[in-house]
Amino acid sequence: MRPPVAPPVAPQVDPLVGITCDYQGGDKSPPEGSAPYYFLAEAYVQAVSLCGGIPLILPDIEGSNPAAVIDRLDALLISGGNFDIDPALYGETPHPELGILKPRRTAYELGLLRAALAKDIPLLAICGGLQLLNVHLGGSLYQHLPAQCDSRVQHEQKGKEKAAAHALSVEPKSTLHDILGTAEIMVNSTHHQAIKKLGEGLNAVALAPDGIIEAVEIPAHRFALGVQWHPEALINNHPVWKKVFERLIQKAGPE
Ligand SMILES: [Mn+2]
Repeated sequence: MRPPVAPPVAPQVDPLVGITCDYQGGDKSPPEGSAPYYFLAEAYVQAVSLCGGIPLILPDIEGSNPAAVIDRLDALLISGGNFDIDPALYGETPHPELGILKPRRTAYELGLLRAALAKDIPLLAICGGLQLLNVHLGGSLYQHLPAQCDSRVQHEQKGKEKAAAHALSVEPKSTLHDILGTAEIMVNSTHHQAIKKLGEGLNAVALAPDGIIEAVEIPAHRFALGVQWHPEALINNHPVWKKVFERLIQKAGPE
C-alpha cells in the first residue's frame, strides 16, 4: 500500500509592495549639475520590510506602462515628497506659495493609482499620496494652508518628523479605527497643502483639531487608505503605527 499523498501546500510568499519614489533631474534644480537620480526616504522601505512585505521601489520612467507594473504587485504605496500637485488637475490657477511641481512623477503615480484601483490591490497613500488620491477622484486641495485656512495647528511641525506634533480624532466606524483601536491619537505633520473638496467615493475618517481632513478611505475597495501624516517615520518611537503597514500587507496576501 502506498502511503496517502499529502495535499500540496502553497508556499508562503511575502507580498510584493511597490513604493513610488522621487526623482531629481539633471536640470536647474539643486544640486546643480549633478547626474539625475531617484531617491526615497529609507523609513518607507523599512516599514514595509519590518511588517512582512517585500519593498520594491518604483521609478517613474517616461513612457512606461503603469498598469503593467501594477500587474506584478500585491500592494501599492504612494509616498510623499517635497513637491506639489499641479492645481490645473483640479481646475485652479497656481497660488503664489505653490511649491515646485514634478509632472513626470505625478503622471506616473496617477497611472499607478488608476491601475491599482481598477485591479483592487491594497493601497496606502501617504502625505502627497493622499492628496493625489483625492485629486484623482475629483477632489481639490488647499494650495497653501497657512494662507488659506485660519488655524493654530502646526501642520508644518518645527520638530523632527519622528515626533508626533498634533492631535487627530479618528472616526469610530472606520478601518483606521479598527487598525489603531483608538479614536484619539497624536501624529506628525509636515504638509503645507491639504484636502479642500473631498474626492468622490472617499470617506473622511480622521480630522485634525482645526477640521482639516487627515485620513481618507474608499469603503468600496478591499483596502484603500490615505493618511496626511507619516506613519513610517513614527514607528520607532510609536510602534502602534506598525499596524497600518501590517494591515496593508495582510490585505495583500492570500484571503
Ligand atoms: Mn497635519
